[in-house]
Amino acid sequence: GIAACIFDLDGVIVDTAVYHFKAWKRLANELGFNFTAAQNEKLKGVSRVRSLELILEWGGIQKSAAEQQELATRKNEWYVDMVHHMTPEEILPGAKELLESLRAAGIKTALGSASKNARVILEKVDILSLFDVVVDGNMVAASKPDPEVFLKGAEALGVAPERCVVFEDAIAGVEAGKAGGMKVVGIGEKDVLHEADLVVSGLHEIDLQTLTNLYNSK
Ligand code: G16
Ligand code: MG
Repeated sequence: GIAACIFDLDGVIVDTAVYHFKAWKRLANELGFNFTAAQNEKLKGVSRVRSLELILEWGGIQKSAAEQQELATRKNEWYVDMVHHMTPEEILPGAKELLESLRAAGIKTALGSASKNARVILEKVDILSLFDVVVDGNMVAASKPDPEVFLKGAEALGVAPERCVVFEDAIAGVEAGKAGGMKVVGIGEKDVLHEADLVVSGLHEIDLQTLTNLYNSK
């Protein structure tokens, strides 16, 4: 059966996208252009450096590599300030319950996030101890849809990819899980995450039986 579950962070365990949005919007406004919620959607699961490149492109602005570095750092400082005020109430419905039932069932758990701030976020919402392994943006070279982040998670857990289930809200993340040879549960909408093996609206819809059925399918 299933030996491990690997979770994306933003959009699966917590909704940090709202804080990314506020920080990127502030940066865009300081640079003299607007940044919309629709644009923020496109940055889900995308690395900080790549996100800035896209935002500058959308704003029609060019910056040197050194300036980009400074802008990314400035945005991250605002973001980290907000993240430091996060509380356990911000854990998305069903996430903690699922992690606890997985542990009770002897199924291993990992985080697989593009964020370099993943660990501090898990600490702030007091859920870090429910993950056996944390793979974050500091540990991977290739961004999703490359499967590296999830394969590193499986490897660190000592579990074959075929026996892992990935939970992801971003298209690139779903693709990464499939590219890694894992079962993928999409969190969001079916017509958006069509590559996923199963799509649900949140982790509250997942129990051990759902996972067993998923593993035995196809
Ligand atoms: C998250 C967010 C992205 C963010 C990325 C990097 O990915 O969805 O919007 O740009 O992390 O975050 P940071 O600037 O903290 O390194 P994930 O993989 O957790 O969904
Ligand atoms: Mg995500």
